[in-house]
Amino acid sequence: MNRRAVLKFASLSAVAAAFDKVSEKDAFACPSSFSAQGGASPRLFALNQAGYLPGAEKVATLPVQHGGDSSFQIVPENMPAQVASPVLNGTLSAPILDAASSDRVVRADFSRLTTPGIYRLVAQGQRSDPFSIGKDIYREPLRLSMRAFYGQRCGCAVDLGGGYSHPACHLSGAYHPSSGRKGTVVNHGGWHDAGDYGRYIVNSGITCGTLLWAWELYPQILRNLSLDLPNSVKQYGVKLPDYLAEVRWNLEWMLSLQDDDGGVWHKQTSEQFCAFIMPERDDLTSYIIGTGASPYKNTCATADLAAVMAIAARCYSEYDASFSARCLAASKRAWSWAVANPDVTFTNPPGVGTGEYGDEHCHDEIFWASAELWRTTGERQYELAFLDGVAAQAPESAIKAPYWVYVAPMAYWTYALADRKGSEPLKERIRKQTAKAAQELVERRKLSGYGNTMALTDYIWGSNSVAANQSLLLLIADHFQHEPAAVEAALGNVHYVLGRNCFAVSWVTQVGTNPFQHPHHRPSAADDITAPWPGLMSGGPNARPGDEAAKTLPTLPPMRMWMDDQRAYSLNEVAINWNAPLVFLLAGANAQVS
Ligand code: G3I
Ligand code: 9MR
Ligand code: ZN
Repeated sequence: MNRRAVLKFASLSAVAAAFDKVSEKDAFACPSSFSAQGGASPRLFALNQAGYLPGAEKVATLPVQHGGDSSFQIVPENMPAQVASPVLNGTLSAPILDAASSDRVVRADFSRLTTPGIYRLVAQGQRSDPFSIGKDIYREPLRLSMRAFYGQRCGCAVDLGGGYSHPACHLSGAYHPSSGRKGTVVNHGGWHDAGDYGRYIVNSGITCGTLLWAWELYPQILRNLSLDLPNSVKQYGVKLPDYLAEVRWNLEWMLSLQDDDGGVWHKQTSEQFCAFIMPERDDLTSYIIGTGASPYKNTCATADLAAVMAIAARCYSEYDASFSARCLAASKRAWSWAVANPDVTFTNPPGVGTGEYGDEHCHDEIFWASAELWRTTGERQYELAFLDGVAAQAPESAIKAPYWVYVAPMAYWTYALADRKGSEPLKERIRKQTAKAAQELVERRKLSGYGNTMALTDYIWGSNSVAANQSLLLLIADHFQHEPAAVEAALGNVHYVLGRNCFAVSWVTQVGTNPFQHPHHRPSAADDITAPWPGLMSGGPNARPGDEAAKTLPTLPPMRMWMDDQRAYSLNEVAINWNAPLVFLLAGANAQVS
């Protein structure tokens, strides 16, 4: 059966199967479940390897076993296997077909176990790896995934401990001819974007916006998050909470890409990607790169900076009034440039082959900036601009999971979240549409054998961030109107990323009992430590991979289109805009029990 037929059959039978039992004869013969690519040992149980909050849903996914025993037990880890008496006895669900992986699976639901401890799942003659139940199980994943940004720092020495370190890198730069300027540049800082050492304004926009939103929504979790960073008084002249100190490292670099006229250049990278070397050994010139023609800056980058700096002005005002004012001034200058130059798009100029982050439409970035500036300043001009944007694209068609190309949802949500008197009917429309979009994800999740909220078409480049951004939507919906099913669905994507998937792999480095090992990440490959740098989330399965390594995969169902191979940048890279919604989601997960 060819792939298209597999997917069609799978999706049809998944709908049928999800609602009622798949009888053996109807069941679709599918590849062996849980056979991991890339050398990970085949694992039987797909469950959240970091564990579960005491009061949350707890469901593991197992392969169907012909004629197998349908019972399962949960046994405590602190007792020898031969005497461990189960703390819970359960029955595996009827088989269902998971459309995204074509796996026929059963579920072991042990949600009623709420006692903190360390346990194993026993079923089908096998035992799972140990997992925890407890209030603090997401604290270390949150710390590692946020501290990963410190590991991505450019322009300073980095030392995560454990040998994960490098001397300062990319300390000088130059204007590329495409920038419309000449000469050297004295700027440094920012985060390496991903597995490469490029720095990109557009990707910094959604990344910093998401991280600062997490700060605004979950202060009780993030204000005291300790990241063991260099002293912020020395770095910035003021004492900042670690979380804000880390984000400021990238904000400061973003500000250095703003021209005197308020416009913002697109990126700072070498002309081509460097080899797989440590960053301090990359001696390719780090160029500030523009469009190659007047006005050389572009609308999306400029509007993204306007939005982010308006948020930053809010977040830092309590700690550093002058930086907050600097951010607001930069935001307003960028806004003015963007509305005066609304259609300047970016594509790589000749001779430049690094990441493009090209986007043909910048109206959503301008829309986002208008809303953030209104939320920060209350000035009517920005609200009028926002309302113009609403007229162009109503919330009913715009509200879905955001990502670097599509930020309109951020505009709507910030307008509704603003502690300002705006249009109450519009705010209500936004809340209602968000609740509707959340409910669609909750319903879709019921069809997933692995409990994620993704559609078959969501398995794209960076698909794990699609799951994380769908969870961001679900948590925003819950913030508007508490909805336990939305929270469970949001956490369901954590379970998926941290082990409840067809590979039974944790897609965050050094988190879980079976974390992936070979990210497309230059420091992880080039250093002399086997284990990859910690806290980084893999882009995850990609139904249409774009690199030579991934193209060696046979055509498989979308969730199966992944391999733990450092060459496979279209499905196993790591990126700051993928870690950001993960941090948001883990902050939200910790907030459930704070
Ligand atoms: O949105 C469409 C979807 O509608 C369509 O069904 C699907 C079909 O595959 O494609 C989707 O667009 C994809 C887009 O990612 C989705 O985010 C494009 O095909 C795909 O080419 C695009 O890939 C981008 C990739 O660069 C190549 O340009 C990734 O988003 C982006 O995260 C990635 O970013 C790179 C930087 O350029 C360099 N640094 C590393 C970073 C991560 O790999
Ligand atoms: O390492 C690069 C990664 O960050 C990008 O996402 C990817 C797509 O733009 O390109 C990677 O660089 C590869 C280049 O595209 C082709 N030659 C091999 C490079 C390293 O894998
Ligand atoms: Zn660097």
